[in-house]
Amino acid sequence: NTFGISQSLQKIGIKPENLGSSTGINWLDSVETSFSSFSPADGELIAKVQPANTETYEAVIAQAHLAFEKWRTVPAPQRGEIVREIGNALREVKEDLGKLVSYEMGKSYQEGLGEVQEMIDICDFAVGLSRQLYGLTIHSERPGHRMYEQWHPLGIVGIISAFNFPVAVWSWNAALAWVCGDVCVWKPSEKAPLSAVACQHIVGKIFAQHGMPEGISSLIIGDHQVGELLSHDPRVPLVSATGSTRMGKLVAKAVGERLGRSLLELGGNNAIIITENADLDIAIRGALFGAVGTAGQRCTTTRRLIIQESVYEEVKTRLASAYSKLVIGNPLDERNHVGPLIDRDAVESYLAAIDKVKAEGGKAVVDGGVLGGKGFESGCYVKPAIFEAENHFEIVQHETFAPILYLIKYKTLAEAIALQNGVPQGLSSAIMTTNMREAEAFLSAAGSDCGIANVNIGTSGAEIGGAFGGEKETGGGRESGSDAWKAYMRRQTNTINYSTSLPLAQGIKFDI
Ligand code: UN1
Repeated sequence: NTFGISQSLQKIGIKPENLGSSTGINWLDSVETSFSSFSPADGELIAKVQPANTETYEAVIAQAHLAFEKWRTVPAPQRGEIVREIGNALREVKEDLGKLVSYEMGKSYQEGLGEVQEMIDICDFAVGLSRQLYGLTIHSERPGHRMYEQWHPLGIVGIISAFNFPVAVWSWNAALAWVCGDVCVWKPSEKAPLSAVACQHIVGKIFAQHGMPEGISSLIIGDHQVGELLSHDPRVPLVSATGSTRMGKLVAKAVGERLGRSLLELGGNNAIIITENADLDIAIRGALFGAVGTAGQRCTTTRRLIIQESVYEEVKTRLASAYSKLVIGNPLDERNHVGPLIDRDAVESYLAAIDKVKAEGGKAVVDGGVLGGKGFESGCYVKPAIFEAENHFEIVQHETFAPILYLIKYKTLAEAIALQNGVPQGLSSAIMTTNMREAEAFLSAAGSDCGIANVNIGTSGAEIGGAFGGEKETGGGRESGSDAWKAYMRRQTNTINYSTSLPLAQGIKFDI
């Protein structure tokens, strides 16, 4: 399935046996030509990966179905025990996997480690959950009857993940789905296939050690055609997709047509409101990491700052000064704050957005640009930029996956909330204030319309314990914590008659 992986892993100081041994996994042969994975850090070819074709897809789904028949009969706490071991295996390879994510995707090593930590955290969460898949008991209106509900596994869960969190978002879905008794077929981003291959190795070994069948965790590498196969396939009752709104609409349509379930986590256009009562030290730090972390490629990245006019100039000056201290460079070098964009297409979108905001009347506070020369040979390193803009600009309404931050001025809090909500997306939002009335108004039913609303914290960096997702064009799905697990199960209502008669519900008489 892969070619050249061990040389690349050794080059960045990773032990290939930690991530690259294939014990317990059957790889299917594919006849297609291979995909190449390049690192945006140094532009080098990391490996070639063979994508799936329709035949291999069929074989994977057939195997996943067989695996489900076994897996659903394993008691949930025992499934949790296996997920606990997966969490422990991830603890052992945290540095190696974090490094691979950093090298393949371009986020800083610290953020690569953070991503693996999210995987470990969700495994812990799922282990606890495996003993808490609770249903209600309900009082029946009929004598000698009782009612309850139970939650059963769904079957095959298709997981489509994006390049920016190439491993964590899969694990939020997979760890929950597994304890729920589902099996997973994962289509990772074709821009980060190696991190996915590494994960498949890590979990495959553990399932094999427990004598579990192949197919509880499957990986299908391919382009959008694999996503289409999953979306149209009635054997896949749930498709959980993370990525662009464009992709999400296609998935929702295909899955909706067959009345399947989709769980969508799509684009964000996240804003921080900075009021005149903000602690500006916290506000600047929160905005800075929110805007430039992962080089602006999180779906939770801060894209807009909505600033009260009395503190506007101060925020602008302090941010510009913070930006001037950012060090851009190889993400594996811990002295650097900002790594590259994922590829040159992303650089083109970044440049086009900058042209667009300027054409619409935006004014550069910190101008952008592509870095060249030694260390920047991949052509994927760009300067984080700040523009003064208006919320209604077409480009401001749009999610550009790059470190471009728009500053918008407001007078009243009502106006700020309207601006914050005045975009098609509804993922994450924040307010910086020490005033309780402002904070509560922002969190109220008349406040932020997003799935995530924070106070004195930036828009990114959600913890796994909360439900993650958003409204409007973000797609409405919730993954990860809270009761997000319910999306991975089917609810069954049971009524049991232990009496010697058969009274009908609603008091209906039907005697012969
Ligand atoms: C994403 O960008 O798709 O909240 C996920 C955050 C991370 C997850 C982001 N925990 O920023």
